[in-house]
Amino acid sequence: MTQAPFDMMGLRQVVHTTDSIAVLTGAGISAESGVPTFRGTGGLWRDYSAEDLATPEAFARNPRLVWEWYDWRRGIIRQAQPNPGHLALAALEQQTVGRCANDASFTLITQNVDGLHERAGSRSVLKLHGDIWLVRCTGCGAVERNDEVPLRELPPRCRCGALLRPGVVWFGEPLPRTEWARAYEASRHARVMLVVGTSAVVYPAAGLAELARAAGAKLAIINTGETPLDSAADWVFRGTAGETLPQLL
Ligand code: BJW
Ligand code: ZN
Repeated sequence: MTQAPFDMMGLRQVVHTTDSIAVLTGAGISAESGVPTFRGTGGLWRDYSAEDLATPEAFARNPRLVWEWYDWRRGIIRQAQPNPGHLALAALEQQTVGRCANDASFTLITQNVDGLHERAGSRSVLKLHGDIWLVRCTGCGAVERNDEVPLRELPPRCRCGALLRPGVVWFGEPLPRTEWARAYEASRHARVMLVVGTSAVVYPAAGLAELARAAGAKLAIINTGETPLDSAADWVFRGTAGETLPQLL
């Protein structure tokens, strides 16, 4: 720990003077918008965990069950609004890109599929785990947007007759190549990384914080609970994203 762990003034100083910020977000940033997280209290849907449902094997076994979970989540996300945490990150992007006159000065990397960062006004968002509003055909591979809530047909099918699947990344699947490459580079070059609302147990996303740290970035954790990254961090703020992030501005 090179800084006082709760020194918001110190973090603010760094964030407002550096030319390179990376932010890694997880489900916790959307919790105050009413979107359930995956782990911890309230992280279960009908006794199933993400590890039970977010896999190609679960989909092969029971596509209807997996789609019921996504249909339920799409209903919640459709009603949700971005919260002050999302809005603060959008404002920080504007400020940083304005000050540095350089698009690469601020990179928002998210594991979330809910689209709330974009709806809050964030311009460039690297979505490592896909997008819950995209569907992909398991037959012909066609990808399209589907905004239907609730879905008319469970599980939904493509015009070609094959099953559609959510356009997200499940366990055991590779992350989208371009997003991953850009997230990797941004993490390697960042001078400071904010890690917000993620349990930091799912790889390779969590590894980006370790990469940034190893490459010399300062690390700030914003989370209501403990994470495995806390001991390596320069700052740890034990609070909600919606209350803590606006204090950075
Ligand atoms: C707040 C808050 C508030 C609450 N304010 N904070 C053993 C070791 C290492 C790795 C592996 C391993 N065995 C298997 C693996 C690999 C596996 C993995 O990491 N597994 C671990 C779980 C063990 N990873 C993968 O399989 C990945 N792919 C891969 O590795 O591919 C390799 C490959 C290469 C080449 C070819 C083929 C393969 C893919 C991972 C995909 C994860 N997918 C999901 C579902 C996405 C779609 C969907 O949304 O349905 O992604 S699972 C789920 O977890 C989702 C999330 O993005 C992800 C991370 O969760 P997140 O966001 O951190 O949420 P939570 O709930 O865990 O945490 C919330 C946090 O917020 C908590 O800390 C709270 O305290 C906090 N909080 N309220 C601030 N208001
Ligand atoms: Zn098709």
